[in-house]
Formats: sequence, structure tokens, C-alpha cells
Amino acid sequence: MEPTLGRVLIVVPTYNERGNLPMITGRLRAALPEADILIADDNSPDGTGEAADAIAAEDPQVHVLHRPGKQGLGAAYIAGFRWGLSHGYDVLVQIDADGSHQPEELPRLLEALSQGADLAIGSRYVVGGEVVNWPWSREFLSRGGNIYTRIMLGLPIRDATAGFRAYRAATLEKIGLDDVQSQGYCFQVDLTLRTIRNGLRVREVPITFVERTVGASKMNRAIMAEALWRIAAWGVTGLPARFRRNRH
Ligand SMILES: Nc1nc2c(ncn2[C@@H]2O[C@H](COP(=O)(O)OP(=O)(O)O)[C@@H](O)[C@H]2O)c(=O)[nH]1
Ligand SMILES: [Mg+2]
Repeated sequence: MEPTLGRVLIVVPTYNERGNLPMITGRLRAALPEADILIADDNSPDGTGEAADAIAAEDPQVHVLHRPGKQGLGAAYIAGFRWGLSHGYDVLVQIDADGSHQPEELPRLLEALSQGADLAIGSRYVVGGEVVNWPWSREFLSRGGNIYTRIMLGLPIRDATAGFRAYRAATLEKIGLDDVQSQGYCFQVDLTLRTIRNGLRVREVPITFVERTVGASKMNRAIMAEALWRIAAWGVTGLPARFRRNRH
């Protein structure tokens, strides 16, 4: 671990991920032995929360945040980030519990931070990045979502919906979490946009995204609809700034 980065907390949001939990915590602990882990569970009916407690009881570097019920990915991350900031961590990492984001690639994201980035995004859609085992329909949705996002928001980011990230604590403090309303996956776009609108540096690091083999995706129409309308609304509120930029 880069000594300059300080203490790292990896936040893992879970909803019905009991079958993946030992795999993800084991791989994370092996890949980054000095980092701590916070499992943010939304009272999963399959007992993920109890399984997380059992892992935490054996390992002082694993912590569990029990949330009352399913409130969405964005809300789980905000709660996890708040916990990390209040416990003095210097870097906050986001990673899915299902193995799609490979813990072994996390050191490269942290390296981007130590080279000066304020946010490092594990990106599927830059040169060297790839997606393994997604049906064409899902990849089409994801790529389409990113093109929509780029057009609406004018962001210079290829994978703004990516959920494998490392933030400096100072980045989260600067962009502010109090008024984040995104509940679902558009949370990723929301924080990317805030980071860029605050003039901070974002680096995309190529990763290989591997579709889960255990458990089921939580993606649904409501999550997609929320992303579509929120991104359109952010695009409209950001328009005056874009026109100002273009005039110079
Ligand atoms: N705590 C919490 N975690 C969630 C929620 N929705 C999804 N997740 C977690 O977010 C990660 C990504 O979700 P997943 O269903 O794999 O999304 P996909 O990869 O886009 O199909 C996984 O670790 C899920 O368990 C939620 O409402 N609450
Ligand atoms: Mg997944």
C-alpha cells in the first residue's frame, strides 16, 4: 500500500449476497491486507447480515453496518461513507459483493489516487477495459446508458456508471453527501458529476468486469427509470455552465 494514501476502507453493499460474502471478503483481505472492510447490508432476507457478523467476529478488520431494509445502493453507500469519514479513513473504496469487480485490480485504482487523482474509476470502456460474460442485452444497456450520460452531461468519462471506485476522503467532503438523493445505480453518475463540477481530478483505470456466477442481479426497471430522469434533470441544470464554457 502507498504510505501516502493513509487508511483505506472498502465499503461493500449487500442485498442477498450470502453466497458471495466469504469469496469477496477473502479476496479483499488477501489483495489488500492493510485495508478495512465495511459490509453495508440492507437487512437481506437470505441472512447476509448474520453471515457478515460471523466474519466480523473472526476478523477485527471487517465491520458490518446493519440497515433496516432495502433502501437502494446509493443510500447504502452514503451510510457507509459517513461511517468511514467519521472513523477517520483517508480513502473510501466502492466494490460490488458479487465478484464482478476483482479485488486483485484494486491496487491499480489506489495507485491512480497516489499519482494525484481525487477519484479513480475502474472502467470497462477505456482501452484495456472489458466485460466478461454479460449477455449482449445487458452490455447494450450499460454502453447505451453511458452514451446517454455523456450526451446529457457532457462528462469526459467513458464509464460514469461504474461501481468500482476509490475516493479520497477529501473528495467526498468537498462534494458533500448531505443532499445526494440518488437511490439506485445513478448514484455513481451523481458522484462523478459532483466530483467534476467541483474541479477535482478523475482518472479511469481499465478493469475487467466479470458477471456474477452466484446470486441474482438487483437491477430493475425502477432503477433504470430513476437514472434516466435524474440524469436528464442534471443535464438541464448544468446547461448554463456548458454554454458559458463553449462561448470561450
Ligand atoms: N445494501 C444494498 N446493496 C445493494 C442494493 N442493491 C444492490 N446492492 C448491492 O450492490 C452490488 C451491485 O448489485 P448487482 O445486483 O450485482 O448489480 P449489477 O451488477 O448491476 O447487476 C451488489 O453487491 C448488491 O448486493 C440495495 O438496495 N442495498
Ligand atoms: Mg453485479
